[in-house]
Amino acid sequence: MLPMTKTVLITGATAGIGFATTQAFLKKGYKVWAVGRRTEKLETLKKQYGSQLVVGKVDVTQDKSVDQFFAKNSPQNLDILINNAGLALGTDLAQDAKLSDFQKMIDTNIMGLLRVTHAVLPFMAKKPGSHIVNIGSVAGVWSYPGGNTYSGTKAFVKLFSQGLRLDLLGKKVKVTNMQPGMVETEFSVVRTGSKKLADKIYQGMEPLTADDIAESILWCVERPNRVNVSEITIFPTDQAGVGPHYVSRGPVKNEGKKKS
Ligand code: NDP
Ligand code: 8X3
Repeated sequence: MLPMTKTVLITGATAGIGFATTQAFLKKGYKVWAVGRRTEKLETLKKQYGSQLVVGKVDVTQDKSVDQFFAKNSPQNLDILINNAGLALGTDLAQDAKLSDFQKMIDTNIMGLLRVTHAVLPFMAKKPGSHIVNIGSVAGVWSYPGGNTYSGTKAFVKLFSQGLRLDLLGKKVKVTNMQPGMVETEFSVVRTGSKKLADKIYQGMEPLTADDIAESILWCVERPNRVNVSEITIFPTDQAGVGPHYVSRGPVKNEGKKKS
């Protein structure tokens, strides 16, 4: 018998981690629904993968946009949801930051995730073996100066994932909170509004790649039914795993102390 093809919805699939995850799942033969606001890059994949890939122009902050997508693509057919769409805006201290940036981060990282999850959850709850992967962040575990609201939204993702696991207990539905450290994507360009400032964030250190996270998401999803990777925290080796702000930059520090 041929293995059943599972269908995965990936939000924020147009760049960074979402785009890499889309490619990883397509290569493994999954049917992928890849959505985001800018779909040009996904259209190039469509040429290669045909009907294995459904591309959707979806803004997760808009009810109408999400509803229209699900009117065409029934959430009943979904096995895996990867809530990846998200952003940080600004690095200012809370007292200097813009309220409109706070609002946008909450609308996208919290309400966007809830809007999509709410649309599919009634169906997933009735489907043993289904899986929701939320992309949280180490920023949701440890904050840092300028992390304020972004960290708060990712702390929400962590606790909401925990709540989902409780509410879905006994239904054989998995929920994973993936918490990456520094990954070089468009994230810091969006956050700072400048490629130059974004480059500075990764200067002298080796960040994670979007493929590193995509590979780990796939690994979480492909565990046997009895295994739920509830949380996974992945740092670059150059970022100490005790909070976002301990970063090693510059040459490798492996000489050790010289004996006198
Ligand atoms: P990118 O900026 O490269 O990608 C973000 C994706 O989110 C884009 O595809 C963007 O698509 C999408 N997106 C943003 N707003 C919306 C919206 N309103 N509706 C639909 N899609 C939206 O960043 P990353 O790949 O790094 O980020 C992916 C996730 O990973 C985010 O949740 C982020 O918080 C998280 N993360 C990132 C880390 C990092 O260091 N990079 C570390 C930890 C977590 P489009 O603009 O086309 O809509
Ligand atoms: C992004 C990780 O450390 O830049 O979620 O906030 S960090």
